[in-house]
Amino acid sequence: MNSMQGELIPATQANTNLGDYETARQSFQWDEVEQQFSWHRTGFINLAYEAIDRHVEEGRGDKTALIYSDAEREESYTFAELQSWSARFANVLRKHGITKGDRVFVFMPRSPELYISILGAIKAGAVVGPLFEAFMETAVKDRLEDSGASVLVTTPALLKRVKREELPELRAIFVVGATPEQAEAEGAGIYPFEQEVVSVSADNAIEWVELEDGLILHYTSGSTGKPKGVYHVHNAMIQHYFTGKMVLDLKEDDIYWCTADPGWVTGTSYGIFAPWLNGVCNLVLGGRFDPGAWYSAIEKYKVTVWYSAPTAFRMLMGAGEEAAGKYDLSSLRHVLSVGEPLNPEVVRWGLAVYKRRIHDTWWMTETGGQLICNYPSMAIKPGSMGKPLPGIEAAILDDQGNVLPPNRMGNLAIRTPWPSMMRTIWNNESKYAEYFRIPGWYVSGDSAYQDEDGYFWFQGRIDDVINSSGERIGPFEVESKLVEHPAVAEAGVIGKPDAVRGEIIKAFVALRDGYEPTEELKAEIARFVKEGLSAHAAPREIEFKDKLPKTRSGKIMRRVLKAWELHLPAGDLSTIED
Ligand code: 6R9
Repeated sequence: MNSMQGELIPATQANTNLGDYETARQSFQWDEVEQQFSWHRTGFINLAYEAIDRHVEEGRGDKTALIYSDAEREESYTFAELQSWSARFANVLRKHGITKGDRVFVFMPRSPELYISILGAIKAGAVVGPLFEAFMETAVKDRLEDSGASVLVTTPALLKRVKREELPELRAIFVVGATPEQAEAEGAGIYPFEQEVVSVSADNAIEWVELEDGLILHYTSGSTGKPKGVYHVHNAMIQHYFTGKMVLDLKEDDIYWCTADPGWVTGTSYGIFAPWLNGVCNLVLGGRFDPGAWYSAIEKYKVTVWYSAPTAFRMLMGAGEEAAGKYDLSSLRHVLSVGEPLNPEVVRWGLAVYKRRIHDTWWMTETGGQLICNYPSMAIKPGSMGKPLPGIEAAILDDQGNVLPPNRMGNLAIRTPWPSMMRTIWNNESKYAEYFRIPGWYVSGDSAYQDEDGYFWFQGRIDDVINSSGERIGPFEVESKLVEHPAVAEAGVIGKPDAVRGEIIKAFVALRDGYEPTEELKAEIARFVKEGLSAHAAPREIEFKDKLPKTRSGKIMRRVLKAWELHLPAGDLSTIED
């Protein structure tokens, strides 16, 4: 197994919210966490109320809730201001006929309006669907269509990627940054966001719901089929709140920065819900990754808790110690990572350069919140994801559902249920059922092992899902786009190991007759995917082949492509076509 298993980085903070891990685990009750919420007094439930309004009612209205910063804008909003803006947007939605359970999608870059829209939609009782700004026409259409979204909030630039004529259920589109004239020129059903929100009141905005009512729909990739809509309910807030306290170690005066975009689950669960449920000031940095801008934000806003991802840490490492040395990073108290394996050398580098431990956390879109983590009060084994949260039972199972002993690799599984567990896959109950095929367990799709000390070690995905820069990409979605290109007869897509991004997307392509395998054609095919689907789904490498390995039923054998790529034996070829 891992030769680094014995390396231990001791806890550095004595006084934390969790305290001693083993003690916390033994005494833990989810019921006690639930008691923290106001619905036990009032009987009224809505996550947006607990995240924003409750703090105003309890006297924290003047506290800064959101700091937003990019190259053009720098703004801050108090809890009272967010309460009022989100209430207004909820009333706009109501005016346009939105009721509990309707799907309201947001498709725009990070901005205060994005956060206000998400909170407002939740206040109105709608199910929010966040779409990453890089999505192109096909990706946007697939998700809006599958969810049956009736409202979209977007920007003038991104509106061009919305195929309105093919989405009959989409009734209203609110455009941020459009004047009433510009909106009108776009035709029926297009409204100027800013004008709409100032034209309604901020009163009586909240739709009270049940804990099991819909909250958010995050589309994510599997190995087969189109992206699936992972459906979460308000009850998830119990886990968001609890992990915010115990894993992010949030305290009242923290300045918290999560680098993820709300188009991905980390950007909502931990970029919106966890910090605000804990009443903490949340920094949102717009724009692209840039080492100088990132370090400068930590210095300027005195960030205390920082949640990012291995690719970002590796890129910061690539920028060197000098880049970090130019800034005062001493405000940082707690640093965390999620989304891909966190290399031990990154942890060691963080310790040397930031003088901080980087705490890895493991979870998925489907789990809604963190499950296996390194806690501030616990010794870290670099390369390990840590231990299960109090209240969570994790195990390594074989394919028959037997629990395996320590140091045996198998399926990483979680005992069901937990508060933020997904409640269905939208329009796809059978896909949902696949995760629960072993009675009593959620089977994650990751393989891992647990060592004698109870630490979990990630080994890989069991399916073909690609993880590039922490973003999940389904090979099928990319292959489907590739074969739409006139030159492409067949395509197979794999993740190729990459030192910075974890994996990159590599496509094997067989051309139709009459097309020459040129470098220009490669670039054109890559551009075709980028413009049709999204930049992060475009292959960084394309290799032409005369023929691709297929099963007799015609499925491309990605495992053979991967073996070619890695110069490994291709394994059992008994199902191959010829
Ligand atoms: C939150 C998020 C989930 C997949 C997951 C796994 C990988 C996440 C990880 C990790 C190694 C970690 N993953 N955290 N791999 N170490 N700490 O990332 O959700 O986008 O759904 O991805 O990401 O393979 O199954 P999501």
